[in-house]
Amino acid sequence: MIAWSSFVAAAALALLSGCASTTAPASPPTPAKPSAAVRACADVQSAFAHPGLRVLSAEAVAADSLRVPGITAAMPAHCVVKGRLNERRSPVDGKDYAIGFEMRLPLQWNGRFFYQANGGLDGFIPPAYGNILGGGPTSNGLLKGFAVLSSDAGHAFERTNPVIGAALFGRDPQARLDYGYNAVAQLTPMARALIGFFYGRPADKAYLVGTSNGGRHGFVSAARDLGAYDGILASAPGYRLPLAALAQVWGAQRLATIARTKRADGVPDLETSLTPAEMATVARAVLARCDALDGLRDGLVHDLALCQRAFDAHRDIPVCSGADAEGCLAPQRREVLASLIAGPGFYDGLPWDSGLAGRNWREWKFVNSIGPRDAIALAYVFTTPPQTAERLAGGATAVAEYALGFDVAAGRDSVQARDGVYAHSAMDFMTPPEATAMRAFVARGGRLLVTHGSADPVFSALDTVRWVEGFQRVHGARAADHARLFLVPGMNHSSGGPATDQFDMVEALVAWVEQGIAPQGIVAAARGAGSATPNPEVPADWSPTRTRLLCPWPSVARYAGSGDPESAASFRCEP
Ligand SMILES: [Ca+2]
Repeated sequence: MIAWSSFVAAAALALLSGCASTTAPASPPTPAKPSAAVRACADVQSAFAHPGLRVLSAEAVAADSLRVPGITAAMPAHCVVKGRLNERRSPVDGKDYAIGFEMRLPLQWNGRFFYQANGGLDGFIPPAYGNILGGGPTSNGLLKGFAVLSSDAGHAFERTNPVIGAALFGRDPQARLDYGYNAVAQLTPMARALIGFFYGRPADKAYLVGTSNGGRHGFVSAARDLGAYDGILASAPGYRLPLAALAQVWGAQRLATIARTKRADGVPDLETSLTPAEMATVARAVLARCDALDGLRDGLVHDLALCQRAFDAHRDIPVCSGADAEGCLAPQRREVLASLIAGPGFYDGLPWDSGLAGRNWREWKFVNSIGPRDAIALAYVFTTPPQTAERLAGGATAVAEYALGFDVAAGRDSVQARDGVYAHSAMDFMTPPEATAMRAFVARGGRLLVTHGSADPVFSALDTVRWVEGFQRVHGARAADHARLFLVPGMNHSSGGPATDQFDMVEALVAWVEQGIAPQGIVAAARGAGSATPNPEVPADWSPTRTRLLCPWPSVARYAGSGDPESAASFRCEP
């Protein structure tokens, strides 16, 4: 059970701190603790053992010798350990599998463990720098002193099949489970043991941080209470990922009906179904109806819920009288877009938001939906039984034709299906059981900080809103002490779009876990001209350094009526 006293303390702190609590802590809330006896890096390879582990290498990285793009400061001195866990040969596809990983262990350790949950179909090991998420992060976990782990979640991309190689692992039942949830379950005890070996004492606190499929890893870890994490930061949590993939294919089939041309290979070119100019017309219509609903015309829809009630596609999107023209949508295009936004029924629709003219929105809806992402995941990982490797071996054309010809109704059954080889359905291994309960995590006092771009084109922010409202129904008054959702207006999938998408929610999560300071509001910045990692979609009429307050759902950032409207300090989170 979470101690009642800690809930009261957090509430009291929140009241006491008042407006001051609407900014993220400026510095790490607790200082780095010196470790009594840090081992030599070479000792890891020679003397560290753990069941099922093969250490491949352990190499010292000198201070200031490693730089990460977009981050000014050089990485600190650390030991990078690479290894494989649970090496095995699949009895189903005859291929070799293991859970590959790397850990980066800084010599100046802050006493904390950071599981970097990765995205997409996993299958490779991004460097364990500890991505703190958002757009153009200015720091990372390693720089902050965390011991960071990154993994491939139990399978490697098959490079001999460049179009479908990311998903072929799904033909092996155990690799499906490792990808779904078991890599976290297997790696966490190993990582905790390695930390104990290297630093001579266990980690004080453990965090899991990820976006997209990494956010899903976070939700699944919380729901299954894998690894006993103290804090989880889940961004764009596609926690019903098989259904989101089905919704992508469903949407592609609708867009194909209004494609203006075909690609060279004869497949409808979805990029011509709705042009950038047409989507900009739609975004302008959304802003015309919804921008001022939050009290300030600033190019951002802070009151997303009110906007969904206020916006009417048929009334608000200008329709052309007949053929395509500027500043309007032909009737059929408007119909298809409205149905795409309304959604397929089995998965939440997408919100009307200014960010739906974003570049990443286009990429997911008009390119990825028939490319080697959702379609190959459905073919090999989410449907039971999976397709044969030969089925989509025809490359990009075969994948697109598979997506456009996919029987979505049958697919809904197939993501629930089990058979003699595949004892768990995709919904079993990919999605969090009893997602809105997370009872063991809550009982231990776990904190789940969730963020989602309002204009995420692939994982619906409305799905995440429905989740947090369900969590609030299950846990009542205690819900906000364990899970909070911060939407980012205008932001696309994980980052980008006309948005203030740069923030440090890891600091907010650590303050919540370790000091009981529940995040009341989180400051986010635009990456305008002059930023180390400029976002070209920041509108020209914004200050390039605009900041905004992100607010815990269902509260809304509202302009206080005075002060610089480009500064988060002039906003309050209000009902
Ligand atoms: Ca506004």
